[in-house]
Amino acid sequence: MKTKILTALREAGDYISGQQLCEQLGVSRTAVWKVMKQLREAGYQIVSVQNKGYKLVEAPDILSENELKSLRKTRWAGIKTCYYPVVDSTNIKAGQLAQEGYPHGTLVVADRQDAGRGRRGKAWSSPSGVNVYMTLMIKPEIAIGNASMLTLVAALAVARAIRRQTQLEASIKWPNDIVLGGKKVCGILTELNIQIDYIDHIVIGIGINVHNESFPEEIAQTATSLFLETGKHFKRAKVIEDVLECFEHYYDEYLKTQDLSGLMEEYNAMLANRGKQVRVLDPKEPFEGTAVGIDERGELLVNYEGEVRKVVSGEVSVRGIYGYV
Ligand code: BT5
Repeated sequence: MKTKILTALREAGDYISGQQLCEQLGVSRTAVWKVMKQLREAGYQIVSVQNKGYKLVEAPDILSENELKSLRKTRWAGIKTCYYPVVDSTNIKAGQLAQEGYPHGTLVVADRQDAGRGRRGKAWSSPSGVNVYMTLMIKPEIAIGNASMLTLVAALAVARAIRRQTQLEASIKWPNDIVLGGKKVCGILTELNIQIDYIDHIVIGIGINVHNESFPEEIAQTATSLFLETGKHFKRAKVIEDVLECFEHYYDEYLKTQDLSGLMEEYNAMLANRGKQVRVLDPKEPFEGTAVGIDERGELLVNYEGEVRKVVSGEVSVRGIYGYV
């Protein structure tokens, strides 16, 4: 009911009469009044004027399921939405829900993570009240070898959503970081659950720094937030919904070919590494070269003394971008 009333208030954009709400939702005036009271208690600014009805003036920056669903414009991403004030990691939680039979498109959102994680056992700083920690769980019918490209699909979606929110030129540090003002504002962690020869499910975890004013010492030089880059405040629920909407768009394109042939041009246009000196920390043979762009498999092409090498995995550090290396 709360979601329906919030959606109706948002769709109206102006005053909507109590009568109209009752008819539209098939509930009593008392029920509408009760929900309005609860919404106001949760921080929504709703004005009511006699003979005009109710109007939503301002929504708080909260991450409830009602708030998320009432902003939703997607077809399947977030079809089930599970919000938790605290989790260990939204990726772990989404994996558990997948095992319990939750469907393709389930979204997990948390306000805080106690064990937020990055790649290869690294930690993801996840304080409460300020950031986005979200995981989209999907059960795609794709070849196992094509799954790693989904990190790049998600990066494209986040960069696009951040551009939409901030009007700033968010860029991508291959393969999984989003960069604003030369610093990391978002990290993406894609994890696969594979049965012998097929993918059971994939969790795509996205952490976006939204309102942080400072960071722990070890990342203070390299991390930033939407607030630090713009001086503005954002609605985290809206950021999440924009990411989901953009993800659906790029995912459709990816599914047509199960690779990035339809997306590489756009990805390369947003690639922070492009034309930059990068050090490829390949355990077997580290080397330095100039990043050229990605190919349709999402591999980074690096020009090493005139020879173009394809970087599949391993870690690429970028000179200049983060002010380190
Ligand atoms: C990542 O790993 O960047 C992937 C981060 C994914 C986080 C999301 S949050 C929702 C979901 N649930 C999870 O448990 N994880 C996902 P990687 O490229 O390995 O970078 C990790 C490194 O980024 C750390 O070693 C730090 O140096 C740095 N770092 C940690 N927290 C950060 C933060 N909040 N902002 C910027 N940099 C950070």
